[in-house]
Amino acid sequence: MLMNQLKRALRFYFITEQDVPGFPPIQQVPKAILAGATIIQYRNKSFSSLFFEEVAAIRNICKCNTVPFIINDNILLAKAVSADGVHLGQEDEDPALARRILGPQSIVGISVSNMDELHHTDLSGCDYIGAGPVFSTQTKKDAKKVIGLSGLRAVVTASPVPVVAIGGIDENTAESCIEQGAAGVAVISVITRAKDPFQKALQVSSACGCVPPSTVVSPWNDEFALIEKLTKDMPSDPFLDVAPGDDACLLKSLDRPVITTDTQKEGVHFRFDWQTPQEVGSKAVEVALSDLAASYATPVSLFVNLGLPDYIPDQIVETIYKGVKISLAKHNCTLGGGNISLGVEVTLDLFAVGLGRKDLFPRRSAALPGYGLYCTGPLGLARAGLFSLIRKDHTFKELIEKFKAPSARFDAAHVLAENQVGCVIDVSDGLAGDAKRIAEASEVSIEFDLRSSAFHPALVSFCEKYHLKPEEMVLAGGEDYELLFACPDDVFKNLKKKLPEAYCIGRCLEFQGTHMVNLPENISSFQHGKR
Ligand code: TZP
Ligand code: MG
Repeated sequence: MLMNQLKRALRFYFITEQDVPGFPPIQQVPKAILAGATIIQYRNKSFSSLFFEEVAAIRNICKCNTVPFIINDNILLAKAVSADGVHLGQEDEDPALARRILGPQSIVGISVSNMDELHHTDLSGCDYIGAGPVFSTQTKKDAKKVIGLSGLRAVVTASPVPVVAIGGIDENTAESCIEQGAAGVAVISVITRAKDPFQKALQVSSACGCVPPSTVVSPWNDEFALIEKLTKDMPSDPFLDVAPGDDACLLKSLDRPVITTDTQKEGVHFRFDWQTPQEVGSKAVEVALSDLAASYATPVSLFVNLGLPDYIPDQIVETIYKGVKISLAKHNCTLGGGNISLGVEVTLDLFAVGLGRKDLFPRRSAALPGYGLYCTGPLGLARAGLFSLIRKDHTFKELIEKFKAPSARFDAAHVLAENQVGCVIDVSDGLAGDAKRIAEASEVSIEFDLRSSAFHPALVSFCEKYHLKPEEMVLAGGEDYELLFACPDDVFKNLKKKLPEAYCIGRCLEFQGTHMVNLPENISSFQHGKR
């Protein structure tokens, strides 16, 4: 965590307390977060594995509200529940060991009771200090001598890392602690033992200058309630005799059913720090339906299996589905059904059914020597967009947009079908890989014609900036979801009238002993997960 982010997170540090009659930690934490707590610590001096479920549930609340979660004392518990960090006392294990076990991104804090302890503490592995008790406290029976505001100031002045004041702090003293230079205050009993803990937490929050969030979201826990929310307001579907709601849906009989499946995985295909949940849902549909477009099929119905980690809130799932529904509506496709199950990361497994054309089902094997190889739109853009996101360079909006929001090219597919183009593939893995699939299936060789006119201006600027070759991005870059097709020249000439953005990118030749005649060395096709 960056220093400024950490300082902000330490502002209102709430620590849970066990054995408060009628107010267990699982109830304390949502109240503290709703009041504006910026970090939560789970403190349980009698911890045993019987408390594991409690800790995991609190971790989920923190995670889905993006509030850092710290475990007191127990490094292995912090590891086991994927907490954001650990807080150690002087008698606990070495902060450097915590760092080794929890990783470089974790937050490691240590308690320091006075200047003498500060001088004897190796702070190299620590992100922050908890300094106190500043005032007298009943909560920690073995607390050392009270240091007062002047003692706090002395620690803050000498500490190379941010300091959180602790011990007997309430809504009236919080501000004076911060005035001594503390990044924030850590509190327990002022909230846990208050008559009205939420009101008290609001007062502490305000004294710290925190702004409470408008709501606290809770993790999804009811599969059926969630499914009901997701499937309500679905438009009626002429292809469905029995819509979702029963064990299966009943499709009207389809003359030529075209079926395809696709997966989108968090960390492999998308990241929530790059894409909004709505964009994730929408892209998943476009990608799955792109295979139907490349088969000249009309979308009929989509089935979605969601894998959800236990800390994902309902709201995020609903927003993913908002994206799903927007893309379904755009392509006149309905939701046939789905399932939700627990997963390690967010996963969308999609299964799409389409209605194939009576007259033509395009194949990769239908290219002939002498055909031109054509594309419906610019390539390499999505790959450049992905690189931009990795490099946190937001200059090339168009490229990022192409990565985040591709569109299944049913419009172009329609023109190709009308012109009886028999050989099509959607470019999901990059030109080199997808053209090779055509060459292998059709037993031809492909010679690329990558003139600079084939490169989109935004891709050219991007490549200039990063000293990359546009042809390499075009050949190896995936996820553009344009259509690559082979047909005779006169057919292309005719269809170009309706598809002016289509262009020639190579030729099919008699097999020359190798499928790709002039592919530069070191080009490998795009593979998800191998970036
Ligand atoms: N470490 C120093 S004082 C203290 C700890 C854990 C207890 C703080 O609790 P309270 O109730 O806010 O005084
Ligand atoms: Mg301890």
